[in-house]
Amino acid sequence: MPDSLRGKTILVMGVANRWSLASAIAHAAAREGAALWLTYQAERVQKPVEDLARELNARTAACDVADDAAIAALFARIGAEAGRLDGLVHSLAFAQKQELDQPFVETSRAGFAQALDISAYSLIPLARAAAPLMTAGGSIVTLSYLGATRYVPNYNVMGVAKAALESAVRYLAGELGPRAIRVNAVSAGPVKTASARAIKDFSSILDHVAQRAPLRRVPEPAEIADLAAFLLSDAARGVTGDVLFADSGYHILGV
Ligand code: IMJ
Repeated sequence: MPDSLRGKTILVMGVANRWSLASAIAHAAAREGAALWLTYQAERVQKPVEDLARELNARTAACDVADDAAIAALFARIGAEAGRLDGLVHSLAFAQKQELDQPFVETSRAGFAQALDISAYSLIPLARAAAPLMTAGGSIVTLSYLGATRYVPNYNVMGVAKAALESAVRYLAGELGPRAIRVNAVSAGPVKTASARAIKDFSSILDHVAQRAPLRRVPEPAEIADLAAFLLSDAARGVTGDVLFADSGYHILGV
């Protein structure tokens, strides 16, 4: 599907480094002809984002999604400079390391609030701010994980956050559908990103999935990115409110 995003302006949020799924999605979107905006959360990750932006001829902006004023400033700038938006990729999550290391039953009130705020709530104000710029309709894509609906050891509060995120996808799809704005999630299988490297025994999770998934391998970032690019494109014009898996088929297994 060459040029499937030609003429579209797409905002990708959540590039932290070259291994980020957001980075793979930005590459796929650029290959398909999109004009890109990339955001970074903080100066700590500005350099890798600027490097990627140079490579993909993308614009960059800072945006900490915990800050309502930063979200408003981002969309004001995109409105002023691009005039419109066709796609938004939300590839953001955060929980305190402690909440992923200790038993789930020990989850703190503050840790729960922060994980849900950054990983799930943020989709709502971003969709609210993006929608007025999506004058020709649009596509919003977020990233989820199987731990939203199944017990995955150590995923803990992130599982609860992804469950909230997947539900928010359905509510946003219901409300924004009449404005031709679609909202979907890509549920990615385990990939060695910065978000996963920090997890204990991650290699054994990768081995387990590679041995049992129907495709007998872990997904590649490019496969997850191609599914996101499909959802951003008009080829997916009939798809909204859904969670699509790019996980080598792992989620179909009963045993
Ligand atoms: C994360 C924890 C436990 C098991 C996990 C993961 N598995 C996978 C992940 C099996 C695939 C990665 N994932 C899907 C995530 O959503 C990760 C989110 C995350 C990771 C960190 C690590 C560093 C940190 N905070 C984090 N917040 C969210 O400090």
